[in-house]
Amino acid sequence: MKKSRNKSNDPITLTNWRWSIFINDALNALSTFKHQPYPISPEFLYKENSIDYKKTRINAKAMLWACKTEKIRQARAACIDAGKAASVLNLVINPQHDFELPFFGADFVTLPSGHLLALDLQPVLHKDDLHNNYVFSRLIPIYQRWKSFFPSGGPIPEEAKPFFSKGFLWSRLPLSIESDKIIVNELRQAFNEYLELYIDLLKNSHPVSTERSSKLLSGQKAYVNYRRAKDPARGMLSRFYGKEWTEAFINTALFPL
Ligand code: DBV
Repeated sequence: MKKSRNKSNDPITLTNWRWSIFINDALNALSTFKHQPYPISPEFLYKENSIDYKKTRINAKAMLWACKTEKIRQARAACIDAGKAASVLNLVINPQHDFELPFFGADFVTLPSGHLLALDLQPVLHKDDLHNNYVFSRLIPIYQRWKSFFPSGGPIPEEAKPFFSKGFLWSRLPLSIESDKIIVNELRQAFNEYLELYIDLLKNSHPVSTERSSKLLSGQKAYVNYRRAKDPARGMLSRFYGKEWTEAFINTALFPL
């Protein structure tokens, strides 16, 4: 049944979706700010398609939640529920470039091959002490507390490395009852601690100089251009919803400049 979503900050109504508790935690954390819907074309707020999967048909549902605030240019959560084929929460918070703030990035992906978990406060300016030292002095203790619960996710693309911090929590878990427990316990706690830190940084940030703002904007553009070009979700989204819709979704809704 098609669910109507008219505004980008209408609730996410995916039932029995693994990542519901995470999106609820994120919306709860963001509710501390006065936020408005982020302008998104209705075709990207809800998408459903029936696809072939292992000799059966499955319903692949996609919902996009998004908002903007005084200090957030766009916060958006891409929510995919395609049953056993894929279950994804991809949350990115893009700060206004007038503020000395990193991105908040969470990419939680369940595929038949297992869970892929990526969580970070991602630097806008990679090699910049002013931008990184304070934030990562607060992030690293959180990272140290949780990293031992997660096996390493292994190598990531060399070109992606500048977009991650030293607090990048990166893991791959097998599909299992034990992994399910880690997700609802340790991963959820880590997610909320990263998010609480990010919300605190937002609350205590102040506008930077015009010159600094321009440098931060360049850094944001480099990140967005990379993610547009190399979004690892391209294959999955194209299979579910077609190449044309996928390209428009990535370039205008997920990673708007
Ligand atoms: N990733 C997205 C969006 C998704 C999404 C918008 C709507 O950015 C899903 C969905 N990520 C997704 C899927 C995969 C990954 C992988 C489906 C698995 C692709 C596959 O294996 O078939 C963090 N996500 C990844 C990977 C990383 C991230 C590092 C592994 C990539 C690889 O192994 O090549 N966060 C993600 C990322 C960046 C980031 C790639 C880059 C700067 O910030």
